[in-house]
Amino acid sequence: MSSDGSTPSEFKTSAVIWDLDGTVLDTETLVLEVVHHVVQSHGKVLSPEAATLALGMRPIEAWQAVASTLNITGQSPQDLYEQSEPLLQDRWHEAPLLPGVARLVAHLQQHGVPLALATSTPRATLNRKLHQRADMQAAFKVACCGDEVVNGKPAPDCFLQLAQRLGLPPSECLVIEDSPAGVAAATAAGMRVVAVPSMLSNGKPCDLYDKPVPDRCSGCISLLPSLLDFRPEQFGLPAFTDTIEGTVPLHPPLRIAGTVVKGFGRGSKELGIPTANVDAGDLRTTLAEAVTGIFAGWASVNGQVYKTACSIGWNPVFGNKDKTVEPWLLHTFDTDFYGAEIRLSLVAYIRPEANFESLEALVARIHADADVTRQALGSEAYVQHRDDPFLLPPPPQP
Ligand code: ADP
Ligand code: RBF
Ligand code: MG
Repeated sequence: MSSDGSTPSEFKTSAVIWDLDGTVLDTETLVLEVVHHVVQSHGKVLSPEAATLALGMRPIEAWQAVASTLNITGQSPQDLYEQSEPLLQDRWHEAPLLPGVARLVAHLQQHGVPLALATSTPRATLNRKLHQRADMQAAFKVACCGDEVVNGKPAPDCFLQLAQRLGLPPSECLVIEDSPAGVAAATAAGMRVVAVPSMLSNGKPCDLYDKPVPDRCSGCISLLPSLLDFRPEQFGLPAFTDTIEGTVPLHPPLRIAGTVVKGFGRGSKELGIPTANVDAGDLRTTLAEAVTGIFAGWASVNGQVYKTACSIGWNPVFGNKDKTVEPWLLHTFDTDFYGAEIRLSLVAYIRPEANFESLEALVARIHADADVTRQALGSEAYVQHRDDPFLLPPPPQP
């Protein structure tokens, strides 16, 4: 073990193979929007249960499950699929990159590490998904698509084909995957896998993932909350050199806007730390399910901009049922501001959400996060985002 508790890699990583949907791209938010639209056109509302079904299966089976859960009648799963598919095809290019992807891709490219994509997406859809992303097209010139192999994941075909095309033994290929089927496929190909689950249940990866074993020569060696926690040196790759005061810069910043609503009433009371909870309804279509962690950035309320240390996630200490966005504004206010609009431009990643043995330990850690925030936001790279026009948009013209 090294001093930071990680195991330095004894394995050689000569190439990194990435899954696309849920690993490189946040396609889930887009799929949910389209499903929501189609469901609404049949007079129904997409419940959270139906939303989970919509994401967990292949399209026709997903529509079957959604239709039966929401009692949509007079439409076959095929009909619903035919209504949703053109909407998706028109919008795939809107799917955003997941946090940490752009940074890791650029870093590996700079160090000459070959990259490849192993995706179940057909080639034509891949082209649409990356249509407006010249950087990703350049990074992933080598790709194996769903319609280019006989057997899809969890079969190893796509990974084996890529190893051959890269001219490398599978043992030297590191795979980044979000889904259990993808992890199984890469494992069957004899590759080491870093799993970054995108489908969470109450903040925890579903129990379909193997427990990671860091020093095994194939299979899941690491399970990460997000790619912002990926430390290349743990996998035999060059370390990042871009951290600022121990934080990871976010390009672009994570921008979130919404109404301040009542939370659990325990921030000030139990912890002595007020957090302005952002309305979940405002977040649903703007914030990927997979985005969690503790961030530093700028917040605006009532025309003023403040430093903020912000938690995004399920608060493992309390085991919340729903994900919350909770900025602690590093300023003393005379009154509360429920109902106000709050706008966040989060510029730095501090750490993943964690569980703590006591409330005191949680409180101490949150104060340490605030210290990191005050310190880091003083640096030039972060100060400039104080003027992010997103924070103080011009008032609408009459
Ligand atoms: P709740 O559980 O309703 O979020 P909290 O105890 O966390 O209650 O208090 C949060 C509320 O306190 C915010 O919604 C806001 O109106 C007010 N508030 C006062 N000072 C701050 C601050 N420095 N940062 C965030 N919210 C604050
Ligand atoms: N909750 C957790 O369960 N684990 C954490 O690691 C955690 N970190 C936080 C860091 C910051 C900067 C803030 C403001 C909050 C954090 N919280 C965390 C959330 C805290 O539990 C929550 O704000 C209170 O429970 C009030 O709802
Ligand atoms: Mg709160």
